[in-house]
Amino acid sequence: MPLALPNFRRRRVLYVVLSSAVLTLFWLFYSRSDATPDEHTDSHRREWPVRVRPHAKPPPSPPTTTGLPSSQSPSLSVYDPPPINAEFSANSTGNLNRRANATLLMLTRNVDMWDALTSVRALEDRFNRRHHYPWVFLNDEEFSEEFMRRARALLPESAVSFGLIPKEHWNQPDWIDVARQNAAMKTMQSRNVKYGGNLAYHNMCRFNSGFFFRHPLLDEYKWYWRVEPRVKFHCDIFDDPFVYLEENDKVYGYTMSVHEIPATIPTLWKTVQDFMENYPQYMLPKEDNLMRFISNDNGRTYNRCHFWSNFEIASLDFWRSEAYTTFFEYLDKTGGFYYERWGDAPVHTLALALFLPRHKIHLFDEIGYQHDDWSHCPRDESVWRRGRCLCDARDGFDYTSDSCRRRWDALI
Ligand SMILES: Nc1nc2c(ncn2[C@@H]2O[C@H](COP(=O)(O)OP(=O)(O)OP(=O)(O)O)[C@@H](O)[C@H]2O)c(=O)[nH]1
Ligand SMILES: [Mg+2]
Repeated sequence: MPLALPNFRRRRVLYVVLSSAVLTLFWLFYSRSDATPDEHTDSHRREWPVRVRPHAKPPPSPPTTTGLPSSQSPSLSVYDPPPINAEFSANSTGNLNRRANATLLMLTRNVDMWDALTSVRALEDRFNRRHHYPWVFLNDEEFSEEFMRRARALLPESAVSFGLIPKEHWNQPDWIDVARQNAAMKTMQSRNVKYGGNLAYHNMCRFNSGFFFRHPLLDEYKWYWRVEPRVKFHCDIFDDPFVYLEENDKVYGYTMSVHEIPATIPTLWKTVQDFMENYPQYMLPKEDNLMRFISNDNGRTYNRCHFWSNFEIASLDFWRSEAYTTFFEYLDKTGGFYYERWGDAPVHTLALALFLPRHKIHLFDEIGYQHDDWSHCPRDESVWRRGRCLCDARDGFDYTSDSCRRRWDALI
């Protein structure tokens, strides 16, 4: 039926239709220029990555240690957090151009590939994406093609090397009495001594005590950071621990200290006492060294405290020194790595404690770290905030009865 409206009503309808058309055109025009292409192809199915429209204005630069915006400060990047009055942080220059001659080092097996890569990813994200320190991976068998491919893919901007450990650095030496070793391992196993019956573990402890620093891939470096598969780094590490150790004339850095399992080291302290008697030239006087950390009775007995060596940032030159290599060889000749189950952590710690003064060793309190269920988390709220940590110090290991942290604190 044709419209039969009076003139004034027809004009009103026309006016309403025209203004709706104009409004619709406006809406179409603006919504088109505002949306991402994805939103138009299908508003329900978004592609990954979702494209984000840039800010109209860049966000303000974060404060930097120089007080300059990061764009004007050549040594600082946008990753830098506000400064904090902590020892490690305050002494560090925060200068990303300053590098140490250092490597990140992991001993691992092919079967632990995913755990190994998890640790690599974690340390890259929290630290090394700003520094690109090279990685060295060591193994007692050839690395699989898949391990190398996936590690390289995770580390496109870092130099990565894969090393095979020479057999003579890994297997027990031929003067070890294999019958005695097997009997000892069997006894340890029957007594539930952790890893006591596992030959590879004995080899690993000996390798980490006396050989890792002799691997040719480490020849060019002065510093290393030992990283194990399946560990966590809870906080951003803005300052460079290698540079910190170097600039402050330190030798060794750690995060957690632990009591060793007594059944793994029945004769270790006696052997070390014999060494001290035979080689007094390498010892620091008791007043200057860390005897108070490793003994509660002025050296009569070992209290089993050791720096937990799954995390170590340290000087390779210390292990290469005549004092340490003589110490290791003296211990090794007793066969204690096989007839008992001496760990590299107490071996390292005893040497450090006897040869060095307290100020050469640094507790990296700012570095939140976890190995197995044992965690170190910074307790200082400002350190925790600065590191954007993901840990709760109340769940930490430091002040539990297994830890030696209180003893360390008492030395300061
Ligand atoms: N290539 C190789 N690496 C090993 C072997 N056994 C241990 N490792 C490495 O040596 C380091 C210590 O071994 P772990 O098995 O973690 O020993 P642990 O830390 O004392 O004990 P967990 O509490 O089980 O972690 C890690 O970096 C391991 O990847 C082995 O047989 N071959
Ligand atoms: Mg481990």
